[in-house]
Amino acid sequence: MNVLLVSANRERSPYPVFPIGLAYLVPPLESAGHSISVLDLCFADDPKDALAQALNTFSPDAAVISIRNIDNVTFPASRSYLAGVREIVDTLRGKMPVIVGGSGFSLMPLEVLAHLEADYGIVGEGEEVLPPLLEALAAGTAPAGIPGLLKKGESVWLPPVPVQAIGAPDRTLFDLSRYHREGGMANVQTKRGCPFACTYCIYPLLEGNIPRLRPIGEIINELRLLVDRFNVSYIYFVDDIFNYPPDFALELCREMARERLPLKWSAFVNPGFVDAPLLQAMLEAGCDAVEFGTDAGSPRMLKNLGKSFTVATIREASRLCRETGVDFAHYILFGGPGEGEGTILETFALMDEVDPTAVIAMTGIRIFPGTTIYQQALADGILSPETPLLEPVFYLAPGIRDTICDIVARESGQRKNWVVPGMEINISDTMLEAVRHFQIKGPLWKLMKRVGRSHSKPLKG
Ligand code: B12
Ligand code: SF4
Repeated sequence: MNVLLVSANRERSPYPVFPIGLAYLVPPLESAGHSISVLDLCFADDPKDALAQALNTFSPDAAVISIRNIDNVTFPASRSYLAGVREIVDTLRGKMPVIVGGSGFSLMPLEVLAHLEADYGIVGEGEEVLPPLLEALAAGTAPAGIPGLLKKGESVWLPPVPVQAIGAPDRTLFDLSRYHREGGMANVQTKRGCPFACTYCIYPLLEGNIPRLRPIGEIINELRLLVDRFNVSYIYFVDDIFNYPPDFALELCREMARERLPLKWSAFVNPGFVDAPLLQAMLEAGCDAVEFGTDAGSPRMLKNLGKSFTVATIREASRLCRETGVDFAHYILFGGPGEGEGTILETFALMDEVDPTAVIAMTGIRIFPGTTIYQQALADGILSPETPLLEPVFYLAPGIRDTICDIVARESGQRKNWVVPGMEINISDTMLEAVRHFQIKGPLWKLMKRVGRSHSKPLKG
C-alpha cells in the first residue's frame, strides 16, 4: 500500500519538536512492504495546501495521522489543537481509510475519534498494530482482534499490548535538520514506562508502569547515526524519567562517554535518583542541562501530588548540580489538591534557597480521565462524570482558585529566574520566536543565566 504518514503537530512552543513517534512507525511499515511518504505539517504555511500537494504527488491508499498534542495543558493561556486536526481528517475522509493515533489521541481515544470522525484509531504504541491493520485493509477484510484498535462508531477496544523490543526510529524521510536548527535539538528515547504514580500524571497510562529498556548498544548506534549522518550536536532524551532505573542511566552515560560522542544533551530527571557518581557520569557523557520534575517545594504538596521524594531530596539534588556547575531547572505545578497561599510560599522559599538556573511553573493542572486527580476533582465538585474533557479542564484547589494566579504572578514577577508560560511571566511566544533566530542549542531557559537573571538575589522571598 501507499501509506501517507501525517504529523499533525504545528505547535512550535517552546520549540518545534521532531515527530519521533511517527519516525518509530516507519521501519515496521517498510518491513511490511508498504511505500511511505511523510507529510509533516509543523512548518507548512497552509496545511490544507500541503495536504493537497501530498495527495497529488503520492496517491496514498491509507493515511496515518499522528496526534501528539490535543492542547497545550497550560492555564490560563490554554490552546486546543483539535480543530486543525479535524480539518486534515475532513479533507481525507472518504478518499481513503484514515487512521489516527499518538499520545494526544490515546489519552481520550473515544472522545477524540468521535470528534474527528476518522475511520480508525489506535490506542498506544503503533509499531506492532499498524501493519496488521493495514494488511486487513489491503485485503479488504474487516480488521479484528487487534489490540488497541478502535473503529468509528464503536465504543469497545481490546487493551493495547506494550511493545517489548523497542526498536529505533527512521528519520530519513523527515526534515530533521530544520528541527535541529530551529528547535535547537533532536530527540532520542532510551526506554518507555514510569513506575511512579504522581496523582495527575498520564505518562504511566501512556507508556505503562514497567520500564522497558532499549539495549544500550542500539541507543549508541542511534546517537552515532545522528551525529554522523544528520550532523546533530544536541539531544533531548524524551524518556519519562532519564535517571530511572539509575543503574541503566549510569551504564548508558558511561558508554556514551567511552564513545566520545560529540553531543550535548538534556533530559527530565527525578531528583530522587541523583547522586554524585551518576551526575558525574552524566556530565562526562555530555549532559548540558538537567530538568527536574519537582512539582512543589512544600512537603504537603509533594505528598498530595504523590511525589516519590521529599524536600530534603530536592535540596540535595540541587546542591549536587550547583557544585558541579551544571545548569538545572525545577518544574513546578501550582494549584493541586490542598494548595493554599502557605504552600505556594513554601515552594517559592525552597526555590530561592536551592537557587536553580530557572524555575518553570504552571498554575492549574490539566485533568485527564484515569488519573487520581480526576477522582479528586469529582469529589471536589470541579467536574462531574459527564463533564467533557476534550476542551481542557484544570484542577485548581477550591480554596484558592480565585486568588492563585495573582499570588503566583506577584511572587514569580519578583524573581528573575522564574518563568510562568501560562501567564507570560519572563516568557512569551514572540520572545521565544525571536531568541530561536539565534539558533541556540539546548533549552532556552539556560539563557536566564546568560542574561544575568538567575543567581541574582530575589527581591523578596
Ligand atoms: C518529552 C516530551 C516533551 C519534551 C519534548 C522534547 C523533544 N525535543 O522531543 C518537551 C518538554 C519540550 C515537551 C513539550 C511539550 N509537550 Co510534551 N511530552 C513529552 C513526553 C514525555 C514524551 C513524548 C515523546 O517524545 N514520546 C516518544 C515517542 C516515541 O512516543 P509517541 O510520540 O507517543 O509515539 C508513539 C505512540 O504514541 C504511537 N503513535 C504516534 N503517532 C501515531 C499515529 C498512529 C496512527 C498510531 C497508530 C500510533 C501512533 O506510536 C509511537 C511509537 O510507539 C510526552 C508524554 C509521554 N510520555 O508520551 C509529553 C506530551 C506528549 N507533551 C504534551 C504537551 C501538551 C506538550 C506541550 C504543548 C507543553 C507546553 N505547553 O509546552 C509542548 C509542545 C511541544 C511541541 N512543540 O509540540 C502532552 C500532550 C497531551 C495533550 N494534552 O495534548 C504529553 C502527553 C504530556 C502531558 N503533559 O500530558 N514535551
Ligand atoms: S510525574 Fe514523572 S515520576 Fe511522576 S508518574 Fe509522571 S513521569 Fe512518573
